[in-house]
Amino acid sequence: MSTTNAFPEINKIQYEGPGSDNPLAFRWYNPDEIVEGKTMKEHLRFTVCYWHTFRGTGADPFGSGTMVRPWDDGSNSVENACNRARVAFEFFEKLDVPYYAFHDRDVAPEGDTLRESNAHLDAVADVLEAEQNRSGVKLLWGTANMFSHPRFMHGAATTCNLDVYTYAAAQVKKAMEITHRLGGENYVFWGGREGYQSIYNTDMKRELDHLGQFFHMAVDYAKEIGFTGQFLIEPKPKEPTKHQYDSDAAACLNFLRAYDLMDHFKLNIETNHATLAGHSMMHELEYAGMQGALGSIDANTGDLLLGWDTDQFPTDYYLTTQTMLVLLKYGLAPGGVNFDAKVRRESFEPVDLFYAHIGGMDAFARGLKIAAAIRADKAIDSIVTERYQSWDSDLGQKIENGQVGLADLEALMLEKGEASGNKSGRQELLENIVNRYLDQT
Ligand code: XLS
Ligand code: NI
Ligand code: NI
Repeated sequence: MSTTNAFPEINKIQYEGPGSDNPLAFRWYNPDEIVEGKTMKEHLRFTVCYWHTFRGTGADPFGSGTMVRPWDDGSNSVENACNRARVAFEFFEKLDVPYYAFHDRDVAPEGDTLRESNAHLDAVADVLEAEQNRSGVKLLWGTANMFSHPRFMHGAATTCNLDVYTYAAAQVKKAMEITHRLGGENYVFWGGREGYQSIYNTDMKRELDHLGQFFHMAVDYAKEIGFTGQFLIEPKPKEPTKHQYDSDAAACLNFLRAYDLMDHFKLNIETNHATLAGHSMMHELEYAGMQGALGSIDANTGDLLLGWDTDQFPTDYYLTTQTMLVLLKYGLAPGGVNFDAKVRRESFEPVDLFYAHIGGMDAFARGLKIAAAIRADKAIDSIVTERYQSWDSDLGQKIENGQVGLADLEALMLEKGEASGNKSGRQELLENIVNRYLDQT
């Protein structure tokens, strides 16, 4: 039993099946249903993000907050933070999600000094720990907010101000300790203001070297305290800076290789960030996955008509099917599906938080089923295998194994005179096949 009663009209959300018209029931997410040998719960590892769901006010650049949150007194007190944490666990339990994720400053208020902020965090962590133990809800990941406070205007691990870098290092140390204490399965670095607005005033080489050192210090400290959770970097191309260093999966992996960090980090891929980078979610997932670097996802969606990080809840089956096709291929644990998404500022009532998450969870559960059906029939794979068949030949294998050179290939083609004809790429057929599985699953 939760220790609060913030949502008195709402009982634990149950699976009622696709025919249900109960808006407070799951139609597709059936936690114990087996798909590809595992339960939906194990596949999807749903996570509620604390920042949007419990700290989002609905403020936008044109107006102040709109959210009605009767349990929150609006103050910055530790007491309010502790009470809010208890309410959050009531929400997690009623929604039946196994995980949550937070930034240090979401759960506990910033104090006047670092020491005071750390003490606040310790006090709230006591509540989080007790609530985790009581409810069984676990921490998917923790992170440090190093972008909201004005001190971070030039960045944190890439700032020009040594004191701010030092502050950021101390903050990450503490956030890692708290994540470790709460059994966090991952630790995320999203480079909030790690980037620049103007290259005129920026020593990019020096900033990136500092970032590399920062991550090495984090890796060392994790070893020191015995934290074995997965480190994740979350790519994003812009916002808040014009050019974020971790701009997409490829840029992150290039950075990790250059600074000898590949063994210690994977990526946390966010749908709306992929869009902002001019990629599809599938592209980003595949790019990370093929290099063994797919760690976790921040599930949300943008808006076709708006060019910024709108962080909407994902409801599009086509998108979730595509996402699940790649996640089933590479696996997700110890990552999860974290709803880094917020209700619109017009959806200000507490019940809207339930509608939003139920919709996202159902969309992913259905995407999981459709993707599994496609995979079971090898409906896409068989066409891909066929498309690359020429490479299965003796010569193809030799090239793939690095056993031939340009001269060998020249000799072969001089002999042959012209390359053999191409086969159709079958894009439209593949699109139709995906639609057929959407119809039938
Ligand atoms: C912002 C990011 C952020 C990270 C956590 O765009 O998505 O919310 O997920 O710092
Ligand atoms: Ni995110
Ligand atoms: Ni985002």
